[in-house]
Amino acid sequence: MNVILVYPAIAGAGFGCLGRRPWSPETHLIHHGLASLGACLAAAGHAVDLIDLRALRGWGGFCRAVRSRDSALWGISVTSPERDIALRCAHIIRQEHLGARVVVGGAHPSVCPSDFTADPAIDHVIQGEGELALVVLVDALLRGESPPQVWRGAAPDLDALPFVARELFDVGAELRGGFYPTRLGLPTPMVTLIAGRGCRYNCAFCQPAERAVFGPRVRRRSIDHVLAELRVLRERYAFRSLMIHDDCLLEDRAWALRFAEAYASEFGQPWFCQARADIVAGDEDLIRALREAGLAALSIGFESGSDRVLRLLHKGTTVAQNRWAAEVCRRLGVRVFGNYMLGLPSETPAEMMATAQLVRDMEGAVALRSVSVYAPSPGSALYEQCRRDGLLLQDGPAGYRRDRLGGKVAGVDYIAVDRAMACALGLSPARAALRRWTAHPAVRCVVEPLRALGSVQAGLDTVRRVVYRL
Ligand code: B12
Ligand code: SF4
Repeated sequence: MNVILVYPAIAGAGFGCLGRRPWSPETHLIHHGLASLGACLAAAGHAVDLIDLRALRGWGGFCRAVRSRDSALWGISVTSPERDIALRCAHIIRQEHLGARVVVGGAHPSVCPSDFTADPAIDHVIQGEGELALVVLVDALLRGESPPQVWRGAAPDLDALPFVARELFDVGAELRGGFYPTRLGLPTPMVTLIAGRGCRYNCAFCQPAERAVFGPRVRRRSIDHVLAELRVLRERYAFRSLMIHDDCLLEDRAWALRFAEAYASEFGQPWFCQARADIVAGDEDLIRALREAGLAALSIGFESGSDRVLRLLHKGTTVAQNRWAAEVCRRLGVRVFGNYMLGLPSETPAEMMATAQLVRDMEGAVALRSVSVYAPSPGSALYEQCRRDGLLLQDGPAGYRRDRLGGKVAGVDYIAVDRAMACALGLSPARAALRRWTAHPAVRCVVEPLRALGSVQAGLDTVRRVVYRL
């Protein structure tokens, strides 16, 4: 069967953002979930194609892309902020190909299947991991059977999966890297990789939604399997840096050390992964060993400068660990991407300022920082608590993004959020508020073309200056 996958990741940067400025984490990277589904379908003998909305100019472009393809099955990947975009895609597909089936999967359908089951444009919802389930669905459709509307995909043996089909995406954009390599000083071409799935921690802004996708156990690929993929990537793309997306690569110390040793014996390219402050602060020897094996940077969720807020988040870390983790990285020469949140339910202005102060204090150790406004994510414990307490100000995609306009949680003092943001980033409060407002897609629609005009103007000015000098 011919299957078409859809990546609707335009909630943040909009249509046409693929590989373009202004760079954000969303503008360049491939989506490993879809690339893995594509590889499994291909391995089962099916033809696969992908529509990446980031590469299109608008909804007209999507309609044309849908019209020009023919398929009996269309699969859309959905995160919560993209729910309505995905539904719009499904309606267009339904309109253009009346008899085709539409299946959705990903983080949002895994926790909120009812957002899709009532919609006439959606035929199937697969919760959890989709590799095995999607192949079963295609086979059932080919046999003329009608599988259930909602079902949970079984977790695959990660070592038995084919390497992800990166070529479905514009790999060139990922190789050029954009946001991460530029901001963290990593060389390009850069590739991304997933070495495992699942997380054993219990952060209330994330769990149990993460487990709704990957199940209760952490599963990691064998080191041989990971290295075999890296050899292919070296051969194919001559990559010069590597980013590993796993939720917490370092939680299995023994695996991390064995990987580092094996990687260093064959690869010299610097690499980057996500970690937790308690692990980094508590195990300097581990970080040193990884540093010697090419670890160049760590993304760490410091989240808050208040111990009460860290407890509220069930983060399992302390402010002292945050500070020490940053210090360990500074001493070992590991660059840090620090992530912080403001605007949590019940957070006081003083606690927000404590986070701002933490950001300022860590300036010397943190190469890149992201201070976001907390947005309750469906399926997480904190979202459920906000929902039960009637605190959700926008229970929809606009409310689920961490960088969008408007208040998310009732009772949060957003003036204080702007003030703390300004202090953290060294901006005036007015600029901090403006930054938050200009993140709104409607505002971006106006601002981006003006910015583009600005760069055309700047380009013309440069040419003029050069000509005058000649
Ligand atoms: C890497 C990453 C990113 C990267 C790259 C995104 C990408 N292209 O993959 C960047 C930094 C760009 C990013 C951005 C954001 N991310 Co992000 N990201 C991740 C992370 C850490 C890994 C993703 C991954 O590769 N997982 C491994 C693959 C194999 O799993 P998967 O993609 O979920 O796919 C499997 C299943 O979900 C399912 N499936 C997926 N799609 C489909 C489709 C069909 C048809 C079927 C049948 C099955 C199916 O099958 C797949 C294979 O088993 C996850 C956390 C996590 N552990 O997954 C968060 C995560 C996906 N991100 C999240 C969020 C919120 C965001 C942002 C919206 C943040 C923001 N600014 O507010 C943005 C925008 C997201 C976007 N547009 O894609 C949330 C989503 C929560 C939710 N309820 O939707 C997650 C789960 C983190 C979290 N716990 O909060 N992210
Ligand atoms: S935020 Fe990260 S460490 Fe915490 S539970 Fe989620 S994936 Fe695990």
